[in-house]
Amino acid sequence: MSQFNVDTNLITLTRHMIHEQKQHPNAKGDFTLVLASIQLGCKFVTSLVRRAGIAKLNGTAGTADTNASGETQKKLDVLADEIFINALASSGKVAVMVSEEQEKAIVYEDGRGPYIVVFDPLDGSSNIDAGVSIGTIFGVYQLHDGEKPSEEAALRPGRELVCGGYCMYGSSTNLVLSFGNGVHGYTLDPTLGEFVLTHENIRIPSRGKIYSINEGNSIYWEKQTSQWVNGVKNPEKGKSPYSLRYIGSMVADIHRTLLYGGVFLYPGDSKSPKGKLRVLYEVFPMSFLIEAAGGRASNGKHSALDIVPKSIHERSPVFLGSKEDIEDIEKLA
Ligand code: P6P
Repeated sequence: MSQFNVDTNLITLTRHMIHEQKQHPNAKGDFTLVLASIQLGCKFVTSLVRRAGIAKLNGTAGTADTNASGETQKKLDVLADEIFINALASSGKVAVMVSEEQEKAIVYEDGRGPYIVVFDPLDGSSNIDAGVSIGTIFGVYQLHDGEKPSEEAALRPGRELVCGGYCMYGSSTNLVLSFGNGVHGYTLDPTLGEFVLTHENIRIPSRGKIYSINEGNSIYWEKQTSQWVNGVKNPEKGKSPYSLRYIGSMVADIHRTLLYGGVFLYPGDSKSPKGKLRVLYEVFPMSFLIEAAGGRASNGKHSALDIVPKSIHERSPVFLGSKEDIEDIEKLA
């Protein structure tokens, strides 16, 4: 009901979660606690990102440290990592955490659980100082009954995720997530401190008009990538070329792909045969979302969700987006 143009019946993420939970009779509410801690992390990081320039939180952490992927840590990388580790630990329901910023998995053997959370606390952080949208990417698995928490327990195919999502710190703060059957977007209302449902049941167009790739790597591309990109840049007579949009921050490029359609590509090439993006906490959550929205996620040959990672920081080539475009790419393998 809304009088005087005020919606007094807001659907917040928590309320939507409780509604969704009623659809799963065996859901015990444990996950609601995990999601509440993820929301807290996203709100906390939002406040830091918004104040970064003023609070002198831009720039590198200043230590010689690099993360597990050998990338120089920014101050906000370190803070975001601590924020999410503390928030998830406080839920009491997370037995294993895998973070891009932590070389090894964080494993609790005090009986807590049953969830495993894989996350990139602040993806795209090289863009922070330029004010470009950055984000947190997360995926949640559930330990099998009786399974002992361990780093190996996180080495699961993406298809086994129970939840995948991201929070984009852009002109507004958008949290997009899925439990596998539908993708919903929530926008942070800073006056309420609540994520409010704003994009219900996001569906990605079956074919797009945008391709998103770092063309600076084109001299290293394999034939499959070169052929497809050249095909959309120089289409057959009567068809329009695709537009190139590349922000260089995966969360922002995927958010646009979800809403507008098209293809995001980070392929393997002669310089980096496995590509750059990490399977557990970048490729899987984004693939989970894209396929739940009716798109397709591929490693160039088969669904990216069927990859079985052998290590927690493993990388994979990835092609994500409109189903028909991705199928065209796979035909060129
Ligand atoms: P490149 C950001 O550093 C990131 O991990 C992703 O967010 C982004 O998609 C990719 O790397 C950009 O990589 O090599 O094009 O700068």
